[in-house]
Amino acid sequence: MSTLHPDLEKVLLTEEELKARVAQLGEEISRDYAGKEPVLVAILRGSYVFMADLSRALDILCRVDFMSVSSYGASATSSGQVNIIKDLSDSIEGRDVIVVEDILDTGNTLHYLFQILQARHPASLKLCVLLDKPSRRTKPISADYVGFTVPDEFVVGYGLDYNEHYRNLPYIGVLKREVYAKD
Ligand code: PRP
Ligand code: 7HP
Repeated sequence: MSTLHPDLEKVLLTEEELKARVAQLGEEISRDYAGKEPVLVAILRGSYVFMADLSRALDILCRVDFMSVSSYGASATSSGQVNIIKDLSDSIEGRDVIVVEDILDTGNTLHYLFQILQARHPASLKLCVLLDKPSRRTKPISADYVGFTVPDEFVVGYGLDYNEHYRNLPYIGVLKREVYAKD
């Protein structure tokens, strides 16, 4: 058990809880995609830790690919449009695609991204998120696989950041309000 980072209020999900749930998700996805060869598409940067662990929890053939997008939230534009910074390396036409994300919050990013990916005619398109914060949703999107449903608190660790920090914490914790209130 790691010691609590001083900027955090509490641990929300321990390393052990994360490991156990990712293993379960891996079993579920392996069962659902038995005999297929899905492409796991990780949306950088937040999903890099989850992707590494989830992909290793699968016991079926799979591919991995990566995409990076910039979200223009409500402060920049009301459209919730996202721009592609780094596109996929391979075509997804005719492939079974599973988008792997760290968190589904308002849904802006993934709602827009799904329109982009659907237009590329994958055989199927599903969403796997480690964390779901349904209380914040403004777009009609839900995940096919959810690791944990979390309350409306700002969480970091296991890939999730605040100002590019804390991604490397092995657990997920709630950031102290004073840390982001001063910015
Ligand atoms: C986070 C996360 C999702 C998005 C979720 O990405 O990885 O992509 O926010 O929020 P939404 O549902 O309200 O759109 P962020 O823009 O923080 O980039 P990062 O992955 O590089 O941390
Ligand atoms: C994005 C994001 N990044 C880190 N922690 C959270 O709670 C977040 N919600 N949306």
